Amino acid sequence: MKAVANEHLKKWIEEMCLLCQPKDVQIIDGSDEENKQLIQKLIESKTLVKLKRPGSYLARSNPEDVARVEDRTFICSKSSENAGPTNNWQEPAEIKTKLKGLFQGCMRGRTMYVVPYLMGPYGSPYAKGAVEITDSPYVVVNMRLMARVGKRAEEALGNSEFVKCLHSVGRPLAADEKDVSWPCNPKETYIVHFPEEREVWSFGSGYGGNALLNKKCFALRLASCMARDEGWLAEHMLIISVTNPEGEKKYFTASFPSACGKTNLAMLSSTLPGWKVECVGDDIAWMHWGKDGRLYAVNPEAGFFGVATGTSMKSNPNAMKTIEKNAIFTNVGLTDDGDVWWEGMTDVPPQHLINWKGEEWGQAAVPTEKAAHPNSRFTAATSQCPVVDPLYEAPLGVPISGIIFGGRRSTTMPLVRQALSWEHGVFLGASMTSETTAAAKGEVGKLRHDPFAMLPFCGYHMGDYFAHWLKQKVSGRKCPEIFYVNWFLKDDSGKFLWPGFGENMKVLKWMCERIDGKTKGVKTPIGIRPEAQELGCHPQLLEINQESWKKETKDLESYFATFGKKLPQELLEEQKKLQKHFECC
Ligand code: OXD
Ligand code: MN
Repeated sequence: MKAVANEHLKKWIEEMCLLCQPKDVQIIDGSDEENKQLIQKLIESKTLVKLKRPGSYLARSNPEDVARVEDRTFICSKSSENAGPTNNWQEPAEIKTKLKGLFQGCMRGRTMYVVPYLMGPYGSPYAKGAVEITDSPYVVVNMRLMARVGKRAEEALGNSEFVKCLHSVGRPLAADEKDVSWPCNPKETYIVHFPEEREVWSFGSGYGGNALLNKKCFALRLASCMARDEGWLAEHMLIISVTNPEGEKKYFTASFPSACGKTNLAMLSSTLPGWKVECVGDDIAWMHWGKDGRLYAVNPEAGFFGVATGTSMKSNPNAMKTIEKNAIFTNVGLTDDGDVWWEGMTDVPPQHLINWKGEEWGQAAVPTEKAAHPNSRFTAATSQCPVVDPLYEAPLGVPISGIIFGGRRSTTMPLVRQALSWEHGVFLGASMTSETTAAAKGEVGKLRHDPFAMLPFCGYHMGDYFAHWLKQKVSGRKCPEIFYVNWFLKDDSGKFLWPGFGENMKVLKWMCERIDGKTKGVKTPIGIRPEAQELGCHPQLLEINQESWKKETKDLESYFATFGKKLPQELLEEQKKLQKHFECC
């Protein structure tokens, strides 16, 4: 084992070796040579299959380990009050004892990888150092694409404290036991956060956000607590720039629940001549106030972990180009010529392939199973995106003019509206609802509240989180304008009313014009909306249905009540105002 310079890291590795008892330890330096060796090992263990795309591989997970497990995810702050009603909580000392029991000897027969990494661009004052200890080489090769991993990150740690992320697939190997291609332990899965200690302990899953602890666990759940303490915002948001035909550029962040089109919007290919979108990030934004009073966003990640299913040259050509090489695919189909396929990728499916479960699939086999799991994923570096914004790694971030909220709603929520004030905008974020998707285990298509798309990712009491957002408005600051969109309205026959994808540019254009005061908009009780002819859209897309809104505000009343005294008064007032309006007229 190579020596590490950071004293805290040295000590932690020693402690974790004693606890987990790995057969050996490897400190990850991030070099190409090291990656080659890890990939080779993963091919030998049949975890990865080499694809015909240059530098690209396919992994198939255990069918019981396919998505984030929200019911096994815990926020173990010292007091349950701080975790709040939206998080699972357990007493930290008790769960640590339980976890220590599970981690005892859990890496027997396996290598312990020590992965130093940085979230945020190198040289950024907002970047934060961390280390993940894991027994999954699959995790290491994915993290290498999604975070800044290795020697440079280790150097950036200096001798200071760092965020500690401990991960095990939870499947120790006996002396002569042959490994399986996707070791995991679904019956004993725990994803546990200790916000005060800045630690994550994850056991039993090798999939996505359960195992790549840099992403949801650190950059959102722990970082949201850091942001609360330090006065900034850690959000589940994409970051884009929008440039008009005159070459003027504005940056936006947008927050939608998982698998509601964030990656598609982040790489939008415009249908409006002269307008373009460029991508800074597709999932997470860390935002700080600049000296000029504007809000600046950095993307703490270095890569995408996008949903593959449904991605096509029609829906997201730029994502398709991003993953032409050096990509890792998980739970998609393998075609006979060594390429990948998933539902929605092409209109005509291949005649035959091997599906995500490793089974024969195609016309001869009469498929009952999908080719790809609905939460199948691709991992690729941001730098490979053909529309990456030139400032995507700017150390101080990019200045944000607009913040967009939204969800997947087949009824009620109009295509677009603008908040009437910062407080109203925070209310819009707090009242977000969406139909559930396959990104998390559980029923798909069920309506749930997902405030700020942070329901599964806020590391503290959601009522305090709302208050933190409200507190951002102080004199001398220029708060971004806030918008709310819904691309998913359907007509009575169940057909989408809005084409979405590249056409969403029309909505972004309207937002830019509102920010610049170039269009007036129509004031309604739920916000300022465009005229239908401005967007060339069906008027039904901008309708406010009295009965649906009456129900919506009533339901919001009960939801807000779950936050008790922690619900900020400003949000209660916004809710009451709306309720009164829809009940009386
Ligand atoms: C994701 C998610 O993987 O939000 O980005 O679930
Ligand atoms: Mn996400």
